[in-house]
Amino acid sequence: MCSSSVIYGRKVDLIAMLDTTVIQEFQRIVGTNHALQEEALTTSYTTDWTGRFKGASPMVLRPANTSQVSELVKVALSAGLSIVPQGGNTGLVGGSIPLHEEIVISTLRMDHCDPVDALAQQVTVDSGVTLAQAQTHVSPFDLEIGVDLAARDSCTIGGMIATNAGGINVVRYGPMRDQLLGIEAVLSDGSVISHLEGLEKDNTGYNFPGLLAGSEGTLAIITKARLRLHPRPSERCSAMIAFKTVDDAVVATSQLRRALPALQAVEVIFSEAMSLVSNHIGASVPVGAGSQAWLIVEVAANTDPTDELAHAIDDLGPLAVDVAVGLDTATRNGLWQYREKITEAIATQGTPHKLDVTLGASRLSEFVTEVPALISRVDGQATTVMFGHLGDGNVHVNILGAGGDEPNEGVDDVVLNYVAQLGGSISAEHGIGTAKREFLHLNRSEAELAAFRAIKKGLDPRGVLNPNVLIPPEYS
Ligand code: FAD
Ligand code: 2HG
Ligand code: ZN
Repeated sequence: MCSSSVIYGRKVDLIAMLDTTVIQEFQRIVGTNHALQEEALTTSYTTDWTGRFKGASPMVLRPANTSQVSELVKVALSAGLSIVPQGGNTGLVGGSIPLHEEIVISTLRMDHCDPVDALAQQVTVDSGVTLAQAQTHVSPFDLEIGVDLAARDSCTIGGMIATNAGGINVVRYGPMRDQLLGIEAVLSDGSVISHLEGLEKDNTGYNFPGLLAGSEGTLAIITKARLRLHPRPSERCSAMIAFKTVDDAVVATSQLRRALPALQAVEVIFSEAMSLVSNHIGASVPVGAGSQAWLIVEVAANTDPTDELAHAIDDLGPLAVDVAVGLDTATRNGLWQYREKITEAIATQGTPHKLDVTLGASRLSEFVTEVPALISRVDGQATTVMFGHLGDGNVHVNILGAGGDEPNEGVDDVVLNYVAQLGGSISAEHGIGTAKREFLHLNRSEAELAAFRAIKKGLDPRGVLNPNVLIPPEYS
């Protein structure tokens, strides 16, 4: 059994942190097999997807249902312990990692889907259900979940709500918050709030789904969600379009959004990301080698949208350098892999700093053009890889240091200050976690941060739930 671990250079006796009676209580609630203590068993819960955030935990608890979560929270509260709620651990900002020796409550065993309510076009699922599981569950009804993203096989509905995940279809359906019709969650005193009727109109006071979406595990542990479903269009078509300049891609995005009511996605790959991903998948750039930007555009409807897409691309005129179209599933997937495999391609190069920002349409091309030079001034050996969801103005800026190491710490500061100066958001979709906490003041006023603290103190006065995430320490 592991009894010690090094956290930030400090050796702590993790198991000794827990009273024997507390350990026994946790074991009684979830069963000894689901109260993990050995380091070999806990490592995958204490290290993040990128390998940048490494923590340690005296115990990882895997409850099977809401009432077990409630009991665990009550024990933690009375023992003075803090909890990190965790779903698929695919978050990219360190919010799911016990960096301060917290216990971890993993929702992965809570993976039940209720029958699809086809009449209402809704479904209730446990928070530990993965996105792919939920997609498979609703698909026979020709319905789909409004949010889709490349981590679908691992990320959970609870984690997606807690981060208000975005992904590739926000232009059509909005982020995770917009998919919520009800929620069940365990509060910091172990009490359970449950409102899962799925009524489209329900103005009976504060909206808990809205509050918990984007709360990053700091206000409650989400245990179930009632999700709005969307009719799945029967026909779809994708295209990859190459552009000489970033500005051309931005202008084209605006035109396509106007021209295509069936628009499902407008994603962007900038040049460094395109060379990295094409090397990674061992295929050449499909169109417009040497371009500055490529859009991946998808349209979906119940009648074949190919002509509509072709006309819209024609109307781009000389803006579009070259186009590849995917009509069948295999060709579409072939084009999409250039976008979906970028994060994986970057991971093969080392441990990046991941910045995830939104800019208004009028500042996007200025940002993308200027930012690599700004980064170089702070770290001359850094490589900047950019891509994202251009339809929403969301650019992912990945920065790798020399030899794949982390870049100089100052790069985050320079990029995020620049974003704020341009009126953008320092977190488009991944959240604040621990990685962006010190920068939150760039987007949120004193009054807003004080209101954050009031909400946190009101719902979690003892700081049981993710106390080291999202809200900066001076406001905690
Ligand atoms: P975790 O990583 O386990 O947790 C994330 C946060 O939510 C933590 O703060 C945690 O404490 C909290 N949390 C988790 N479960 C609960 C719960 N039940 N109750 C309360 N709090 C909880 N994100 C996007 O938005 N768009 C993308 O396109 C996208 N693509 C990705 C692609 C890849 C390859 C990877 C690795 C990640 C991607 N992400 C993307 C980031 C990530 O997948 C999302 O943030 C996802 O929503 C996290 O879900 P999770 O279950 O893994 O949550
Ligand atoms: C995506 O859009 C994800 O692919 C991951 O949000 C972004 O790796 C990243 O920086
Ligand atoms: Zn993204």
